[in-house]
Amino acid sequence: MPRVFDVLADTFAQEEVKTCFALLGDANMNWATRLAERGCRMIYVRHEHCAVAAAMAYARKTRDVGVASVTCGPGVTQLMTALPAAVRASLPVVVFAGEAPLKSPWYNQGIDQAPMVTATGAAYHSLHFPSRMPTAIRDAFLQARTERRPVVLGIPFDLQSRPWEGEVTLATPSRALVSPPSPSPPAAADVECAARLVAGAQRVVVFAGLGAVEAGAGQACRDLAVRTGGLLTTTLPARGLFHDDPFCIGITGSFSTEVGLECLKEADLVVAVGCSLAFHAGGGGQLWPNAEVLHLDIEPRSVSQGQTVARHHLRADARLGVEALTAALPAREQSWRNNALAARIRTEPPDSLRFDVEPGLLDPRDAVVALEDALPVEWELVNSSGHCSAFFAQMPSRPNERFLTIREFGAIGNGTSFAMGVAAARPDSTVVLFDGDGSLLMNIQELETIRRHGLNILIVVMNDGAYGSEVHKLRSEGLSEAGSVFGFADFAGIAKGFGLDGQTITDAAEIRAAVEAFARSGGAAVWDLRVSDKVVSRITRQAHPPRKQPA
Ligand SMILES: Cc1ncc(C[n+]2csc(CCOP(=O)(O)OP(=O)(O)O)c2C)c(N)n1
Ligand SMILES: [Mg+2]
Repeated sequence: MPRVFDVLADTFAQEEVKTCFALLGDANMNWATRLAERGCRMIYVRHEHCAVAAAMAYARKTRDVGVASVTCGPGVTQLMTALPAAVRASLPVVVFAGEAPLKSPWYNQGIDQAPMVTATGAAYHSLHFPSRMPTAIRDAFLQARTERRPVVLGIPFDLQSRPWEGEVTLATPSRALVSPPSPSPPAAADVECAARLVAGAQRVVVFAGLGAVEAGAGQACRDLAVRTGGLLTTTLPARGLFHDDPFCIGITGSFSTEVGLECLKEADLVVAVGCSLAFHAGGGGQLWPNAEVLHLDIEPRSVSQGQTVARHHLRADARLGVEALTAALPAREQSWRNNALAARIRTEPPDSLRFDVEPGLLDPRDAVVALEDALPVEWELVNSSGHCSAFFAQMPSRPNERFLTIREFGAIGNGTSFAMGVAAARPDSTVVLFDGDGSLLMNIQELETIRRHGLNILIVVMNDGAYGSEVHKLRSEGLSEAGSVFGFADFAGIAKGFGLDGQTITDAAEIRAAVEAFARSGGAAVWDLRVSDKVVSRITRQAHPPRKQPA
């Protein structure tokens, strides 16, 4: 006779869950073991946060639901950073969590899980009636897919262990119930209005976000930019959508390049396609003081994240909307495009300010140039957080389909998890994680998971021996940096302790040979790039200007 956990595992198998990131305890281990027996690849991580964070990256890369599992009580409380991050990034994730046994008057791991989970913006469902559980689980997958947010299922583990009573009938799986929505075309009158606006503009920038990526609007955006004689740019998550276009000015937002900023200042119209015009993307117009904004989106906005962002709107699927707009435009004579501008975009560094770097340490920007040159273009890149992410983001030749960053909640410590999620989603690929030393140390235990599961991940850590973000801000305030400077951790030694390869790199010229060696060996490795903390990113200098020395 099956037990309840058997049927729950059957339900997940019927949802075609191929990969689950889990950390076991009393309240999920029977279920997880059964799920593994049904052919699901289990990736057993070493911290629950990493289970959900890896499932987030997996969801983004596969465009499917990511699945994670944790035990009750302390298993669930560990999720308080990953869940809001998944909510803000609109990622569909289902978490199988246990709950304390119902039969016990007291249980040491008992805690009221629902309010914690719902406070993050995720949904929480307590399942306390076995015969309804299969349908409730299916509904959780449906909810994750349609609302694009995490859903946590809390199931008391004494109920899971009971014998299943009666027939086993599984619900129709969620996949069969969600018909992919047809892309919405724009209304003709709206296209006419938007086309008048675009036709009257002299300097147009087409600014694409992940919505444009998902809608397959890349080519349509390129065509619109050609038709208007304008330029292309993307948000940070969508970077690389126009990687091979000579008139793409790179990322717009905190990580804009010098040439990009100059162009944005000259723009008189920004056509923002499939993006949320978020604060960090300059959505409020800080970067384009002279431009009107036309927001083309399935949900065009006037106000986003507390800022007024757009006065003109075109409601449509990104591809259909941009195609209709381009078709409605008259041919034009003048263009912003010319060879000199293309040459500047191609050759000028993102940030030209020079710093005195100590001997034996790297300028992080030189390291990024060397990595950009040497890393094979088919390798998957994962960007993490911290001050160093401003440098790592500058790899203009890399296509968006081989890039991932998720940072809507601004948390450090996710790099190893995101890299594992990508490695699981693209098992035949090599994954390169770019992380900071502080962020990597926050979940360093996952090196063990990476080794045990044989994941093909190269971790490139920009080691400034510090929480760089904090150092530069504290220096700008004239305060002691003691709480943010730690000295160089020996990541090569740490990697070796976990059974991985490790290498310390202090000269950018070593990077090419190291990449070639890693391409031959495969496996997992950590490269410790020793960088100077003297080099301050452009956005940090701007937001936290160097303190004036008293005369
Ligand atoms: C979970 C979490 N804790 C603390 C912070 C604050 N914080 C932002 S960046 C940062 C330093 C990151 O250091 P590192 O990974 O070495 O990158 P660096 O800034 O030095 O390049 C910290 C502590 C945060 N964003 N998230
Ligand atoms: Mg650091």
